[in-house]
Amino acid sequence: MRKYKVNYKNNWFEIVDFGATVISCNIQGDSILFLSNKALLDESKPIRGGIPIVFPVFGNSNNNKIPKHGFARQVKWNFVEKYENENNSGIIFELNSDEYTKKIWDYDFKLRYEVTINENSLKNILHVYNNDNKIIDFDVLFHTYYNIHNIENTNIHNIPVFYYNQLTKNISINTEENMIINKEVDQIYEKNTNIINIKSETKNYNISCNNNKYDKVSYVFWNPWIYKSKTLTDFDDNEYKKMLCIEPGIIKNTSLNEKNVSLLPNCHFYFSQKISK
Ligand code: TA6
Repeated sequence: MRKYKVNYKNNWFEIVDFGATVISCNIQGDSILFLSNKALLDESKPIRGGIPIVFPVFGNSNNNKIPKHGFARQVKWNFVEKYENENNSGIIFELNSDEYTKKIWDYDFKLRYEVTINENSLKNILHVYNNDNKIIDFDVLFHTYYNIHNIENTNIHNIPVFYYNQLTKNISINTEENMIINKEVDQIYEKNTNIINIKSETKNYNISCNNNKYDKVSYVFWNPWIYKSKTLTDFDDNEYKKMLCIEPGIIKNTSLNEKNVSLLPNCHFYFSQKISK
């Protein structure tokens, strides 16, 4: 795989063409994204860390033809351009439907992915173009892995009350105003206020997202904790203490009454994520 580094003053991020995955990011001297020591960077599987792109399905597809969390995170994207401006620097990749994608997901589409960095933030924006003559339904999500100094001292603010628990397959209630991670977590929240804040002794990030179609978005929170970590071959047993996934997206979840994106022929949809310090 080919790696690109994009600099803006002293800030930078690295991205590889495999999955167009951002694998590291440094803003104001702080390493924001978690990348497992055991992450495989040989194209044999999606990268365990950074910002894998989930598209066109979150989880498993109905017919199991599409790989888990979609193919976008495990195919090579085309590099388009890299630029440096006065106010930001960025890079653009594209992915077009081809013989492989059409075999497992029979649509004509184009994805354009732009990642930019400036003084205090990293922004990713994924554009989806429906080039087919039928409606395309899809999930889209950024499976962002954050570097957390110590998960036990981490607080997440602005969390809604109800969530779908992927572990018990039930709707559950969050009684705390802020979320503290002290066990395995795999939860889906639906939010219309987009800002989430993660605070710990040493970290303080604001996460927000945007799109051109829907008021509500989903946020998935994931930490594999002790037992699940041991089952992941590309993740160190103790790394759960230093990471947390916060994954904004538009995904189908019938329990929460969430629908995924439905895009008419010749139409365009975008979804963006901004991580600021
Ligand atoms: O986003 C949460 C989740 O779907 C979890 O259920 C967990 O399995 C995680 O993603 C990682 O999935 P992966 O296929 O990358 O191992």
